[in-house]
Amino acid sequence: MIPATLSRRRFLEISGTAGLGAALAGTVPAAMRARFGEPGFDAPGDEVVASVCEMCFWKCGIRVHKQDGVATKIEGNPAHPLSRGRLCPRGTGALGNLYDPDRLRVPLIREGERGEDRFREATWEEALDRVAEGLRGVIETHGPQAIAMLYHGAGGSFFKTLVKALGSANIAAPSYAQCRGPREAGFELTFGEGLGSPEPLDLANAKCVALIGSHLGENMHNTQVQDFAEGLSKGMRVITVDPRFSTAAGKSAWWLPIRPGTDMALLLGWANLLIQEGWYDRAFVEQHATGFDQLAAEVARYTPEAVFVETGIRPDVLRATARELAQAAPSALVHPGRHVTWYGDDSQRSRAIAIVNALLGNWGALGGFYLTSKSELKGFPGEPAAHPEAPAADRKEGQYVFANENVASGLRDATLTGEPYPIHAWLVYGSNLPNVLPDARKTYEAIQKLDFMVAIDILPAEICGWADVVLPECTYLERYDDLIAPFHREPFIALRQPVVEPLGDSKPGWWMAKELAKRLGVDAYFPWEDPRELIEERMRATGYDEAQVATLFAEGALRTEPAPLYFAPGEAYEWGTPSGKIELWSQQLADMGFDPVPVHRRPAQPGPGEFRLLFGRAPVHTFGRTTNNARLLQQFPENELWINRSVAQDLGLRNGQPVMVTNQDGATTGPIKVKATERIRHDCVYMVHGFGHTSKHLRRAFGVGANDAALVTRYEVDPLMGGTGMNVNFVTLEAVEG
Ligand SMILES: Nc1nc2c(c(=O)[nH]1)N[C@H]1C(S)=C(S)[C@@H](COP(=O)(O)OP(=O)(O)OC[C@H]3O[C@@H](n4cnc5c(=O)[nH]c(N)nc54)[C@H](O)[C@@H]3O)O[C@H]1N2
Ligand SMILES: Nc1nc2c(c(=O)[nH]1)N[C@H]1C(S)=C(S)[C@@H](COP(=O)(O)OP(=O)(O)OC[C@H]3O[C@@H](n4cnc5c(=O)[nH]c(N)nc54)[C@H](O)[C@@H]3O)O[C@H]1N2
Ligand code: SF4
Ligand SMILES: [Mo]
Repeated sequence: MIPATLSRRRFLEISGTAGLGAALAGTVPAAMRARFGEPGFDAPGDEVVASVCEMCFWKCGIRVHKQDGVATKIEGNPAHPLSRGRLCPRGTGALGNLYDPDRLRVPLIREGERGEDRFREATWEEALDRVAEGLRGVIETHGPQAIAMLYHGAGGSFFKTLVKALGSANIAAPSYAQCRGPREAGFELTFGEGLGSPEPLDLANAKCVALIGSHLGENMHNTQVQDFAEGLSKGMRVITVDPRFSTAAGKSAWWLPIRPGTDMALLLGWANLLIQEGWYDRAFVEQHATGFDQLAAEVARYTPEAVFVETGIRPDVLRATARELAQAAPSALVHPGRHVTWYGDDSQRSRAIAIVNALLGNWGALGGFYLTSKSELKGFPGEPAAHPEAPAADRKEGQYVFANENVASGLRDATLTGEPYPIHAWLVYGSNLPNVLPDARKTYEAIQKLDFMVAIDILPAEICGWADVVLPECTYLERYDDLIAPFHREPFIALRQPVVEPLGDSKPGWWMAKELAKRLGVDAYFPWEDPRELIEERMRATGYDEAQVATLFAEGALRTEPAPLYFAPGEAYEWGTPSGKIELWSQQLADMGFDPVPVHRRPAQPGPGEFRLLFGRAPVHTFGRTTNNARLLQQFPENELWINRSVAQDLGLRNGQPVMVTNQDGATTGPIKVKATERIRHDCVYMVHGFGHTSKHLRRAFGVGANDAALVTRYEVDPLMGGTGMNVNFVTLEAVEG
């Protein structure tokens, strides 16, 4: 393995260009396919290409082995700070996506009615002309702001340039309002900065961590799970707050099976105890925070007894866990979570998390939130600004004032209602919207109103069936994307580069965006022939020399000097809030008529015979994008419905019994097999997201398990930033024949 790596590196340094191996002409030889099954296979003469994983959005560094132009194995890149030589199962199992026989291979043009899923194959020339014509038509009739781009993933960057160049600011990813947006808002309001991705959590050095949901170990963000494991190996105490006994709960000192939707009461109860008992970090709070007295007064009513009534967590447990956090502080963390769009008061719950962390004095502390830095990187040449005259249509005036990214569900709603102004075309890149945005009925209705829709995907996902034109992208293992340089503890620049030739007639996104730009007269924004040229240009413009550029291409990542991770004792800090302090009480919120200190309001509870629907992740799958991957399906073939064992008994449901799941609005999914277990409360059920596909073109995934998204017809919108709380649906179960 090592000699092959060295020879590959040497080859790259000498030639300066990446030889990409023989073209893969559409299919994979059967002998090769058999070999993929063998883990640990390590052939002499392997060629190895360093790149970046995109099986999820963590973007670990990878080293991909190949032989005769066929990728044979993926492993973690030791030179990359996010993988440190290791990957999660999805990263290693990505060959199942690369060589998925169901992949889109040719452009498709709609033949039947929209949504009927009848298409004919087309040439790229015809398909791209068609897309350009569709977009041009909308621009001419309604103006460029009538185009919206909904996307997820690094590959969207070239299309963002295109859409901005056309003159639309309507670009949104569901990873904001359907995921981490409320957390960003809650932390910005409190600390004056959001957390971003990867989150700056010093889990490896923490002595005590509280997980509010955050099901680490099922949620497999690689570096974070590695850090969590390291912390555990050093004796870190974990307090898992989850209605379900998660994988993380199994590693914990405490499992607090909280009544769903009442975490706010628990957090404010902890804040109250920290203050009342004098357990908070007085020096830190005095130096850095404002509003302490108002906070103390507001949370005084969250006594352990009052919190018990809301959460079901016993007063002595609340006290003991607050004490554990305080004793470990500042090397103690309340994990901020990531997928926090639960109940609609999520920014305020995230603010409560931020406040407890502030009381623990853990910002800039070992085992708390470390301070990040970022490698400098000069931008795209001539990157267009978002159109100043036409603000995004994702909200009406005065709505979601604390959102600092666009709200994807808001763009859908604008399409549906024409307010604040109408949207007439969608460019959907890498986002299977019916299973991503809450209330798919609205998504379908919005699509039916469009003049034009194009979907760019690697798989025939449900969203493709609704498009006018489907453009088949090649996977991240077959293309360049833009450079990656996030804020992190070790700043770095990472490179995604192609490992093998695109399968079939699939093409990289950058090429599509550039071709469309030519057709739409904005190719001045793409002043480069291929992305390699762009990448080299950006590196040189930033000040890197040829040797460093060569290292980036050979090793996949280039580290730069980190800034200090922790505050020096008593170090002064200018927080990014209006007051320049950590805001325990928020004037901004008070001015807008919101609670300046978070307040717990109990969410509606399920009625008799009903269960709250909860959902989450499986370690080997990413949403619905891996549930057609043969390798990963082997490890986790279908989702199950977790239900409390004694409740199942009362309902006469046995383990493995298939059931249909129906929600309060009559939406149904299934059949899904019952997993009767003590490891979940009696008032909720749980399933892994990403199953129950309805696209018949996904031949392995079609009809397997149940689809949580089908049951999310109700949602609560966060008034601060437009996030869509989705844990508010109640379901009933009906046994069906096995
Ligand atoms: N393997 C894998 N890893 C992933 C992903 C993936 O698809 N696959 N996706 C990535 C992405 S984009 C994200 S955002 C993250 C999401 O991962 P997290 O941020 O960890 O998501 P959560 O929604 O917090 O996790 C769901 C857990 O919350 C619990 N829960 C539900 N309701 C409540 C409640 O009211 N109170 C409390 N205390 N707990 C509750 C559920 O029982 C479940 O255990 O995972 C990332 N990691
Ligand atoms: N009901 C419900 N809704 C949710 C969630 C949930 O757990 N339950 N989770 C929420 C969260 S945390 C998030 S972050 C979002 C995630 O939302 P998304 O990331 O948009 O979700 P996916 O369903 O994975 O859709 C991804 C689509 O991109 C395609 N794709 C994969 N790779 C590529 C590529 O390289 N290029 C292109 N062009 N396409 C590609 C896949 O085939 C798939 O169709 O969903 C949110 N919505
Ligand atoms: S966490 Fe796993 S799937 Fe996500 S980028 Fe890293 S290796 Fe890939
Ligand atoms: Mo997410």
